[in-house]
Amino acid sequence: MNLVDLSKEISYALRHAPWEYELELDEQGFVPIAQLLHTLNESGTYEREVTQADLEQIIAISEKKRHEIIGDKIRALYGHTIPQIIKKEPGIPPAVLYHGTTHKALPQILLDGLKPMQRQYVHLSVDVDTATRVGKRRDGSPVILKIDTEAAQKVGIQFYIGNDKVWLCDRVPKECITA
Ligand code: HQG
Repeated sequence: MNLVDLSKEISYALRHAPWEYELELDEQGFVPIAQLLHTLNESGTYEREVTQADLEQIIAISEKKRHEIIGDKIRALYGHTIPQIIKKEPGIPPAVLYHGTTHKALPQILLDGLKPMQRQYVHLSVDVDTATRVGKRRDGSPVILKIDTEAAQKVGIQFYIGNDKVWLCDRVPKECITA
């Protein structure tokens, strides 16, 4: 079983297209594991039956904590693009967060601030390393922006917990960004 392919398909189902899998996300983004397994196994994509142990294994071996199992449910922790807004848990972030982006996007970001674009939230990283990895998806030598989260909170921006490396928010005003 290729667990990377399986992880990608689960992210697709839980972040972008639950309806293709006959899944309905609850307001925190959870679905019953049994329903997800049922659809995955009906599709015939995988050479053997996908089990809960496979899902647990994906979470255990991934370099990023993308998914979370609680009880008999599973969810994606961030990255959603579906119209139904997933309610994230508010939290107080570290004073400085980082965002890795492209040279191409930089001028627009400095004009408009950071926006969620296709996703539900802006994604911020706890350290430069993580932000660099995020940015490298689109730019060989990405721009790393520094975000002053205290200044953002002072102008009313709420931050939400993604995972141990990722924080979410609705937007970042340009005044809180250093390039
Ligand atoms: C940019 C992956 C122009 C923004 C990653 C980014 C992350 C603007 C792109 C997670 C802009 C959106 C999310 C503005 C923001 N004008 N461009 N005003 N504001 N942008 O993929 O943060 O591996 O939606 O800089 O590692 O890159 O899938 O967001 O370049 O954690 O688990 O618009 O997805 O995680 O791109 O990545 P994305 P992101 P996984």
